[in-house]
Amino acid sequence: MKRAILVVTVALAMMPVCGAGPAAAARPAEPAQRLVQAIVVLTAQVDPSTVKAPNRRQRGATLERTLRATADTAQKSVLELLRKRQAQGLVTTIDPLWIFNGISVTAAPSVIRELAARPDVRRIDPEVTIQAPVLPRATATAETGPPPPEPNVALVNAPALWNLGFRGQGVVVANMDTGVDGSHPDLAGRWRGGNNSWYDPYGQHPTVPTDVNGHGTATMGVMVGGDAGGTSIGMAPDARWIAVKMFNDRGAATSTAIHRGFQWLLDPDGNPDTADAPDVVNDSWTSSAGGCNLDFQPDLAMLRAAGILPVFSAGNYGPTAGTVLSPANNPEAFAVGSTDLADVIDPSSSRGPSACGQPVVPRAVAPGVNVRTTDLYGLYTTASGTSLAAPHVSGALALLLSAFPDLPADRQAAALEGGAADLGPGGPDNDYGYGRLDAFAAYQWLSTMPDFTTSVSPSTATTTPGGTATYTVSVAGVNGFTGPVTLSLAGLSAAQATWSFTPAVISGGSGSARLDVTTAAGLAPGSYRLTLTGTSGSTRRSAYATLVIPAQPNFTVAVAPASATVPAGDTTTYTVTVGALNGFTGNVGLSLTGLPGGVGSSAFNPTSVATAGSSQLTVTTLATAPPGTYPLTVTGTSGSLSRTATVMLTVTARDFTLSASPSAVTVSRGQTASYTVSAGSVGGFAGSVTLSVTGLPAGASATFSTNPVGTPGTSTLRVRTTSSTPRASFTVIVIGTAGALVHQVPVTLTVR
Ligand SMILES: [Ca+2]
Ligand SMILES: [Ca+2]
Repeated sequence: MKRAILVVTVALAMMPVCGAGPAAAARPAEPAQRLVQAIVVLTAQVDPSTVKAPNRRQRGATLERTLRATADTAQKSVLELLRKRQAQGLVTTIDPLWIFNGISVTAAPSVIRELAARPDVRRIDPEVTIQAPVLPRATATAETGPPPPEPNVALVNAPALWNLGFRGQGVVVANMDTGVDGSHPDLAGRWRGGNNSWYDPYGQHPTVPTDVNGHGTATMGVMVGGDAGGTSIGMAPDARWIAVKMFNDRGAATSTAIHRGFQWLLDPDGNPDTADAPDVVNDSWTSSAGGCNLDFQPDLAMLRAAGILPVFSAGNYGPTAGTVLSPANNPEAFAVGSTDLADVIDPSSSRGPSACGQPVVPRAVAPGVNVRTTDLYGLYTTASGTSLAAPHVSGALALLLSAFPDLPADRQAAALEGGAADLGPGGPDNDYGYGRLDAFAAYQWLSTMPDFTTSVSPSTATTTPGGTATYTVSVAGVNGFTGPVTLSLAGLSAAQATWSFTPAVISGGSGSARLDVTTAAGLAPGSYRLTLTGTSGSTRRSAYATLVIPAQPNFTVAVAPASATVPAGDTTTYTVTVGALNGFTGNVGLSLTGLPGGVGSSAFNPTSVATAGSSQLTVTTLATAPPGTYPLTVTGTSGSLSRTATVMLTVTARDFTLSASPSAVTVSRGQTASYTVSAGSVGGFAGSVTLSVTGLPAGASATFSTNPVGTPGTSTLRVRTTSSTPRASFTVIVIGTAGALVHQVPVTLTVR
C-alpha cells in the first residue's frame, strides 16, 4: 500500500514585511520600510510551580488569572513605547499575549533593537513560519459486519480499557493542526460545540470547524473517531473534541498564531471561572530546523502546569540520530515516534538524542504505518507518519483521564512510559523511547505502581555570576512509595557552577531538599536549563528549572563631534553622552586624558552623569599651543566599571608673517633709505607686531612710521645715514615680535 508520509516543515527566519506606514505612503518614491515580525518575551514571567489549587482544573484557572495579571502589569511600559512608535509609523501590529508575558509585534528593526536593550525584555524570538503537510487521500471503502477495532487501536490495548468502561467519557481532547472536518460522520457528533470549541486565529473559518487539508481530520480521527466507517478507528470514541486551526488555508502557520492557539487552549471562552480547557492536546507538527529551539517552551510549560501533557509527533526525519526536532525535543513535550504493526520502528521516524537535553526522545512510540483514519468529504484514508502515531498517545491519555480525572501531567507521562512495552535495546533508548504505547498497561501502572513525582520551585531563579541561586526540590510518593530518592542536577558543567542538595537523599518516599547553585564568577549571561532528577532504583523522575544570569548593568560613553579643529588660544566644545544598558542606574564620573598642559585645559559640565544623560566638555587651548592633532580620551567611571571614547583635537597655530620691500636700497651718505614692512595674519592671528631692527651701520638710525603694527598692516622703516656711515653694503634685520612669536626679515642697505 502506498504510504503517505505526513511532513511538516518550518522556515525559521525573520519574516520581512512590507511596511505601509504613513511615511512610506507620503513618499511613494522611497522604498517602503522593511518591518519584521517578532515575539517579544518580557523579563517578568510567572513561576507556574507557585500556583497551588486543590485539583487539576482549578489549578488551570488560578494559573490563568496569575498569567493575565502579570501580563497586564508588566506590559504597560513596553506597550506605551510600542504605541508611541506606532504613531511614528515604525510599528504596524501589537498583539499582547498572556499565556506567557509576551507581545507579538510587527516593527522596524530599530524598534526591535530598542526593545532588546530594555531591561524588562528578556529576549526576542523571530516569527516562525511553518508549512502545513499534504495528506494524500484514499477512496472510501464500504465495509459491513460488526465493527472490529483497527489493528493499530487493538495493538495499543485500547479495547481492554473500553471493556473496563473507560472510553474517553468526560474528557475533551484538542488538536492544533490544519483544522478538522466537522461534518465527518465519525467526528461530527463528537465535537463539543458552542462558541468555545473552535479557534481559527486567521479568522478564515471563524465558527465552523473546517479542514481544507485533511491532516488535522486524520489526527483527530485517531484520537476520537468512531466506527461509522465499519471499523473502530479512534482510541477514545466517547471523548469530545475541540480544535485550533493553527495552519491557515494556504497551509502556513505563524508563531504568533501558534502562541495564540496555545493561549486559547488554556481558556477557550476567555473566562477563567469556567473550566473549559481541554484535557489533552495533540500537536502533530514540528519545525524542520535542527538544534534546540525554545520559542514555544513557555507555552508548553504553562500547558503542563495546567495539567495538560503536550503530546508531539517526533517528526519524520529518521533514521538519522538527533532528528527529533523542536518543539518535540523540548523538555516539556512528550514526543512520539512511529512503529508498524510488528513493533518495528518506521525508518522515517525521527530519533534522539534531544538537542534540548531530554534524556530520551522520543518518549514512546505508537503505530504510525498504514493507519486507517478519517479523511475529508466523509471519507477514510490510510496514511503513515509520526503525525498519526502521536494521536494514539493523546487518545490513550483520554482513556486514562476517564479513569483518573485529576492526573497531573508528569504522572500522565510517567504512566505512558511505565506501561510502555520495551522495544529495541533493553530499557529506554533513542529509537523507541520507553517503548510502544500500551494503554491498558499504563492504566495498571497508575493503579498499582509505587512511584514518586519530582518538582522544583521556583521554576526560574536569577543570580549574578559568582552568586548563588536557591531552589526547593520536592518529592511526593504515590501508591505506597517509600523508597529513598537521590537527587541530582544536570544542565551545568563543573566549570560553570557548583551545587549541593540538602539533604542529598530524600527518605521515606516524600519530602523536600534545598538546592544551592553557586555560579562561577565568569559565567556568561543567559538562561541555563536545569534538570533536577530524583532517582530511586531504576526509576528516575525529573523536574525542570531555569537559572538566569542577567546581562550586567553597564553604560556607554559617546563623544561628539569625533574631531574638532581650533586655533591655538581658542575654545571648543564636545558633547559627552552616557547611555544606560541593562538597567544601569549608577553615577558616571567623567575625566579626560591626552591633553598636554602645554596645549590647554579641559572641563566637564556637569562633571558626572547620573544613570544616563550628557555633559559638555570644554577644551580651552593656550595661544602658545603647538599646532598638531591630539587624541583625547574621555573616560566614564562608575564603581569598577569604566568606558572610554576617543576624539581628535586639532590645534592650528596663530601666527603672523613679516616681509619688507624693496629688499635692497642704495643711498649716498647722509641720505635716508625707506622700506615698507608688511605684517600678515595666519590662523586667525589678530594681535599687533612690535617692530625693531638690528645690524644698522655705524652712524645710522632707524624709525618706523607705525610701531607696533596691526595685522594685517604696514609700517614704513626709514634708515637715516650720516656722513660718518661707512661706504659699504649692510644686512639690516627687521624683527617682528608678538608675545612668544618672533619673525624676522633681512633687507640690504648699500651706502656709497
Ligand atoms: Ca474558561
Ligand atoms: Ca528499549
